[in-house]
Amino acid sequence: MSGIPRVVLLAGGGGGARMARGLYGLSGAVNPLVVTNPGDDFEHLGLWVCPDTDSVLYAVADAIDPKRGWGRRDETWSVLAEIERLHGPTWFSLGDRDIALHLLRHAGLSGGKTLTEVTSDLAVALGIRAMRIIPASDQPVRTFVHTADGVMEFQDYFVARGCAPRIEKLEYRGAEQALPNSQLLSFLGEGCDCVILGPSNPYLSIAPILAIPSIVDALAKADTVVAVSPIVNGEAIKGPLAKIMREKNLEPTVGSWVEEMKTMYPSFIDLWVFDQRDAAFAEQLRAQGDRVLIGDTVMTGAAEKTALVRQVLAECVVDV
Ligand code: FO1
Repeated sequence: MSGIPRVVLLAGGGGGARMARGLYGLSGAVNPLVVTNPGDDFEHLGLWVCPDTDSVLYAVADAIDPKRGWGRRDETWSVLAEIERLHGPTWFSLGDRDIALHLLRHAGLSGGKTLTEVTSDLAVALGIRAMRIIPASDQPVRTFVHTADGVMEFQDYFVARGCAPRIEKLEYRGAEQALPNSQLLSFLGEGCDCVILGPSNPYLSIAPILAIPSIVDALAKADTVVAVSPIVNGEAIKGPLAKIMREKNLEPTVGSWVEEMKTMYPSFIDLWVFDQRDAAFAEQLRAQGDRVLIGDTVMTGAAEKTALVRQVLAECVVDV
């Protein structure tokens, strides 16, 4: 495809947010659309919380707390302290600045705006230019975790219970009725050089997006579909992925991840990206005929984030 590269990034959790920040570092040289995971969204204290969308917004605006990897940098917690004093629920920590964003989202949604419109308003307010950030759907798609302890909302599993319950099944509630975001479909309709699946948990961060009907087929029309490994050297970069894989009787290796992705989405991924610590496996996969790329998938600093995106685009589009 000629002209400025058109790139879609599927972003869930911290890995997706870091990659979105890397993509933002190439502003002007690419036309990016970031699609966020709706599976973690839930209602808390009457506010609609969209953790993965907000991680992308905050990361791209360079406003994310670098230590926690979620929420606002330079946060204060007066409201949470007061909620505690009033015996309200404090298991989920919304900081003061974060609450301001949530109040604006609430006002926008209550006033009849779609989640896409509200997210766009928030992006502009945070100073984000030249990058569209949209939820995968305007209808709710929420991950429910079926465990031996019962069925629970994702944040109940993740935050309240620290991912302790053993997962028996994951349900992406609402996905079957949800429509893919129309902005995604029109972006893809105008041609897309590259779809990147960020280094995110395939079950919790990528699957809720891809569970929306027809979205895989629409994304597959891109010239190249790239998957970045969320596993490095036998460990998940962050979060419960290794534990979940063990619960499925899988070793948390890049090999198991590739097999899982190929089983879940047959013939979908054109290019696999691994960290340099998994170079031996990458070469093995290359020898079997798969396209692979080796880089720094952990992306600790700003330079590393942009470097990985640049490397991916150089492989599947042109040098940017
Ligand atoms: N994660 C936690 O472990 N504890 C929290 O109290 C918490 C609050 C929170 C508030 C806003 C937000 O955007 C994210 C928050 N997260 C918290 C992170 C969130 O649960 C996870 O990052 C994602 O859902 C997993 O990708």
